[in-house]
Amino acid sequence: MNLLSIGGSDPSSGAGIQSDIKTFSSFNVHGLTVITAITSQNTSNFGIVEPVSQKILEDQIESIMSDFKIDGIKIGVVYNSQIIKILNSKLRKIKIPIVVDPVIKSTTGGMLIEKSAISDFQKYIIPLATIITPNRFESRILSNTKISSKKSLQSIARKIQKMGAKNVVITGAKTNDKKISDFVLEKNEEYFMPVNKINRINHGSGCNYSAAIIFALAKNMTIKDSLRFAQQFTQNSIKNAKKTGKGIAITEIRDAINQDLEEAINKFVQIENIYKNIPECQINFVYSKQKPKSIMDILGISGRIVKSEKEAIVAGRLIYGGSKHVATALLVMNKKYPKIRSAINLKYQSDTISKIKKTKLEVAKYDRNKEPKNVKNKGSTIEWGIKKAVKNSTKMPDAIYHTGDFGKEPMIMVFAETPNDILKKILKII
Ligand code: PXL
Repeated sequence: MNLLSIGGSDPSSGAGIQSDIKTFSSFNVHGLTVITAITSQNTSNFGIVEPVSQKILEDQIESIMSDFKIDGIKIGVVYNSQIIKILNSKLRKIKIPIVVDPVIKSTTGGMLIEKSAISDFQKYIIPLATIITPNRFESRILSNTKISSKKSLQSIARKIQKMGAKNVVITGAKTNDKKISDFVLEKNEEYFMPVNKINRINHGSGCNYSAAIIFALAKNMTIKDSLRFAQQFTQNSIKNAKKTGKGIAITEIRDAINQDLEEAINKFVQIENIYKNIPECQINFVYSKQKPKSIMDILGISGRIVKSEKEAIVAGRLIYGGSKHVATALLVMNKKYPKIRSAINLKYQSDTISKIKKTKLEVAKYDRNKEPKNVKNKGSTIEWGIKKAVKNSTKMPDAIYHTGDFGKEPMIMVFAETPNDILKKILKII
């Protein structure tokens, strides 16, 4: 898949086309760029902005359009009327999804569009949008509504839709202490999309959001699913934001392995009564790169998923080499079954084993009492145990368990191709 980002260059790589390339790469798609303007800025100050000439703008578009099949386009900074009109003439007949992120001001205060170009933006850019994503401030400017006006979100979004955008999302439309909600106006439907608020000023979240939407649309997801996907992606990028410069934090985009595991862990801890499945030694949940050579190729939680009263809480963060025990078990499984790249450990309960058998999942076991002394001394029990269980099993086991030994807690380990497949298995067996 090829996605195109049309926008400004941000040398701090927090926003703009540099940020979009990071987002697209994290989805394993090829990112193309057409630069409309060059900014000088860092995490503290906005410097200057200079639009590119008509000639180089047109030639960039020509170069990539004549070569690549493009599956989706995101438009960010367009800066002036000349650029706006060129983009309209090149894109108006194109039949692929286009996300317009109407950038007016940078977080650090720089103006990213000329005031005189707003009316041309309304006339020539808004009609290109499959989805347009203004924040509250931008939605008012684009709908010619005074900032102080009490006009409803509905009427503001409808005005923008009348200008030609198929779907309008006003980001951060409503907010309170805990939640922040986007307001969505589709063709025949309107709704709020609330999400937990993270109180953190950052550079990049708007770009992350619109870039994730174009990926989802290009994958043929519905409007609602695309927005939900992008909202989750952006939440994670804000959660992981890092203060890499001296000023505000830059959102951090993780690779696909991180994203998939993070999403599955978030869902796992929300499973009703899941705390009952947390053993004394707590839980790790891991996801491996393809063909792992060591536990350093396997992503896991640096701490654990821990039981705290009736809640499951993630203590620690995702790092490669974060798990020793579960990752070692996965390494052994992966050698025999290379498709298996995810694993989790659960508390041993005979009920769980019965359910595994009832649901026709394959289960294998090993007996820690039979562990040879030299293995015990080397501290390679888990390697020995999983090898033994795999050897004794004719099919690929979905779960492997042992019933403990003197002073050793019994345990169940579940294996699957992806973290999401682990969740599916868990929901069947708990
Ligand atoms: O986040 C909006 C944005 C987009 N593109 C460029 C930017 C900014 C904000 O600073 O600089 C180039």
